[in-house]
Amino acid sequence: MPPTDLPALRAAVVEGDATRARALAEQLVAAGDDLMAAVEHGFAAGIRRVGELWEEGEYFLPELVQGAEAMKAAMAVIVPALARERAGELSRGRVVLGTVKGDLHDIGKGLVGVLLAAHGFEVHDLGHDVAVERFVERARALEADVVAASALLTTTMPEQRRLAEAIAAAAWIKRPRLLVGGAPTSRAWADSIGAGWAENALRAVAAAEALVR
Ligand code: B1M
Repeated sequence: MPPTDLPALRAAVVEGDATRARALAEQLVAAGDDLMAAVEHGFAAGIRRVGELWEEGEYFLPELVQGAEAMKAAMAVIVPALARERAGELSRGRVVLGTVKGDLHDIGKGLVGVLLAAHGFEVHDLGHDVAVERFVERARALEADVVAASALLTTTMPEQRRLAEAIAAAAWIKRPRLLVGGAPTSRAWADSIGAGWAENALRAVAAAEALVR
C-alpha cells in the first residue's frame, strides 16, 4: 500500500471490514507512516461517512456497528504505536478521559485521547459509560490537570453538567479543569457549565493546552 493511500483506509471502515482495517493499520505502523494523518484523513473520514450513510437511511444498525468495529480494530494497532513513538517525552499535563455515563460512543473520545497523547499529554482513558464519581475518583488519585468528558447523545449531555458540579463541590489538592466535547455539545453549552470546549479532536489539544496554562 502506498503511504498516502487514504481511500483504502476510509473504504475499510465504510465497508465495515475489521480484518482489513487492522491489516492496513499494521502496514502503516511497519512502514513508519504518518499515523495521525492516517487516522484523521483515512480511518476517521471513513467513520464519518458511515455516520452520513446512517443518517441518509442507507445504512442500518449492523453496518453502523461493523463500521465502528473496523475503526476500533485499526485504532487498537495505532494507539500503542503512537504511545511507543512518544515514550520518554515530558508530559504536558495529565488528563483523565472518558465518555459519560449512559453513552457508548467512544470513537471520537478515542481520537481525542490519541491526539492528546500524540501531543505529549499523559492520558488515562477510563473508557465509555463512565460515572461522574469514577471521573472524580480517578482525577483525585492521579492529581489530574484536566478531566475530559465526551457525550454523543443529547440525553447524556446533562452528565457533563453533573461532572462540572461534582468537580466544583469536591475537595482537591489540585483542582482539575474540565474539558467537554462531542457532536451535540457547543461552546455555549460548555460556557453554561463552566467548562472548556473543543469541537474536534485536534482542537481538543489546543483547548487542553489552554486549560493547563
Ligand atoms: Co449512535 N448515535 N447511537 N451509535 N452514532 C449518533 C451519535 C447519532 C447522532 C446518529 C443519528 O441519529 N443521526 C444519534 C444521537 C442523536 C442525539 O442524541 N443527538 C445516535 C443514536 C440515537 C444512537 C442510539 C440511541 C441508536 C439506537 O440504539 N437506537 C444508540 C445509543 C447507545 C448508547 O450510547 N447508549 C447508538 C449506538 C451506536 C453504536 C453503538 C452503533 C455506534 C457507536 C460505536 C462506538 O462508538 N463504539 C454508533 C455510531 C457509530 C454513531 C455515529 C454514526 C457515529 C459516531 C462517531 O463515531 N463519529 C453517530 C452519527 C454521527 O456522528 N454522524 C451516532 C465519528 C467520530 C470521530 O466523531 O464522535 O462526533 P464524534 O467525535 C468528534 C467530535 O464530536 C469531537 O472530536 C471527535 C473527533 O474529531 N469530540 C470531542 C468527541 N468527544 C470529544 C471530547 C472532547 C472534545 C472533542 O473533549 C473532552
